[in-house]
Amino acid sequence: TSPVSPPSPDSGEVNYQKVYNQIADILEDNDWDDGSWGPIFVRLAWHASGTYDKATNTGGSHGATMRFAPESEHAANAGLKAARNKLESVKTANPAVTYSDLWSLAGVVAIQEMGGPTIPWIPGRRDAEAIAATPDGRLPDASLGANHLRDIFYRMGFDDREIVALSGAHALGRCHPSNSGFDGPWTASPTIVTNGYFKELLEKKWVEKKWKGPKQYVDKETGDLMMLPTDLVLIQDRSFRPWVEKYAADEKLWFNDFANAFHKLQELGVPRNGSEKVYYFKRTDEQ
Ligand code: CCH
Repeated sequence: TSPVSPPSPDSGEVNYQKVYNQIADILEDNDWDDGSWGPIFVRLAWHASGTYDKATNTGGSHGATMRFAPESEHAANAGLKAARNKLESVKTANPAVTYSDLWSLAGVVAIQEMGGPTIPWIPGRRDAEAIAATPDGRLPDASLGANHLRDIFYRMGFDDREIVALSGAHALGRCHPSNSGFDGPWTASPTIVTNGYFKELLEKKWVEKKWKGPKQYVDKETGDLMMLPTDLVLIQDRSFRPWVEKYAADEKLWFNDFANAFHKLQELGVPRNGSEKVYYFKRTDEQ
């Protein structure tokens, strides 16, 4: 039997727009990175769900097993404890909301509040015990190539177009030497959701950074922006590159594809019967 229990029915007792607003309230923070917890909340939601394996139907956003070692200690998850701790106040205010729903919702809130598209969202994830955690190595390794990216994302059930669409999240946030060993932001506006990642990939000249750290790239002109080896793969690979070009030219197309792919990512591994209510949250500046 599965160590993960079936989803809790959406009893309608939780006002998720209210929980959305509570998360939106804690995003801004001048003492954190570029002034927002948004990027790391997106990374938390992605790492909680990106462990999914279609073949065995294991992993995924159902479970929130990153609360426990060894998953909390997996190298890919370095630094995410801060995001989990930051969300504790919202969990305390809403004990009926599971950690797995809370982390997933936090990713959606972050994307929408930072100016991104509306992401359809469905509650009902149940938290699981540590035993349900998947083995290390299910999340991508930034130092590898196109084959690795395909191995990882095809395993979850994504195609090349969706891989490129999801990667556009790197418009947000930055790499921290203390977490991943890599250093720097991908774009000059790391707290705003734009198609800037795709534009930077195509428009800048990317050169290997000269340093003792892991192999990464910096823009030749200023050295202020960065790309991981897996980022550059998207303009080197014949099947990925056309999508980078399309998304760089058409932000609306990317918003649409990104919203669909991020929703799909958040649904991985969550048992559904098709009758669940889908939520479309209002951004706080629209309320
Ligand atoms: Fe990512 N990402 N990511 N990433 N990521 C990192 C940071 C962020 C890879 C590696 C890294 C996605 C895909 C990939 C975000 C969202 C997504 C870091 C730096 C590495 C390394 C971590 C640090 O040092 O703090 C690799 C490899 C892949 C391969 O595809 C996808 C997909 C998403 C979301 C949809 C976000 C956001 C960040 C910034 C976090 C922050 O704290 O600023």
